[in-house]
Amino acid sequence: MKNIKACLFDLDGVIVDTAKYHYIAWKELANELGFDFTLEDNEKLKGVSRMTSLDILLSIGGIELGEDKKLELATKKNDNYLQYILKMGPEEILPGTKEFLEVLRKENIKIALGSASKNAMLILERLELTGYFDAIVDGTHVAKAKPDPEVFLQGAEKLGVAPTECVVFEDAEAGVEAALAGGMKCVGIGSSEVLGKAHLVVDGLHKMSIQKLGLLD
Ligand code: B16
Ligand code: MG
Repeated sequence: MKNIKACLFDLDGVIVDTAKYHYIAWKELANELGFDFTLEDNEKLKGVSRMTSLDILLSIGGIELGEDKKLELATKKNDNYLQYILKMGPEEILPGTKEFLEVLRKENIKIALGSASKNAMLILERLELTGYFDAIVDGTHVAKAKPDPEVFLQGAEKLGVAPTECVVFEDAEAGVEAALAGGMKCVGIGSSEVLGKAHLVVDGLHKMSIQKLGLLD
């Protein structure tokens, strides 16, 4: 590898599927507020911060609330979501993740997390993956959400690697935009219809290899 010195990973949708638990908790909140929240609606929340997710949900229900009430509802949703997260274990790691992280380690490529989630540390602990990461940047560290590149730029800085030497793995369009805005290479995880701006799109980390990473070098 000539130029690639680090790989930065999004969490939800790349390493683990927490979207299904976010969905259950958001749906319960919507139902309590008197409207439905569909799986299709849930797609709009991927990669989006907790408070922005709540704003999107409330706009679907046609509800306007003050800041205090919104904070109360976001806390309620998170408490509910945490019940599911606390039950998670390593069996929920998405296929190929550990194997790819091992390959990167062997190649001396640094590894960082760049997630919008304020629960990222807890989730990595539950998955028993914390030890793989040389740097962790999550929703508790950043002021600006994706598509702003802040989360990935902080990750590169913590690793001591230039943004141009980083490859980001992302499942959300806003995350791909964040990586590109930061001057980084990006591998989209999911469909090329949604993630077409990425340099390469694969179905999941099980489809990654050092050879494919080399195509971006
Ligand atoms: P929390 P990522 C994101 O994680 C999720 O995709 C998004 O659905 C969620 O709203 C956001 O984290 C905040 O999560 O409520 O745990 O702080 O994809 O950036 O790893
Ligand atoms: Mg994601």
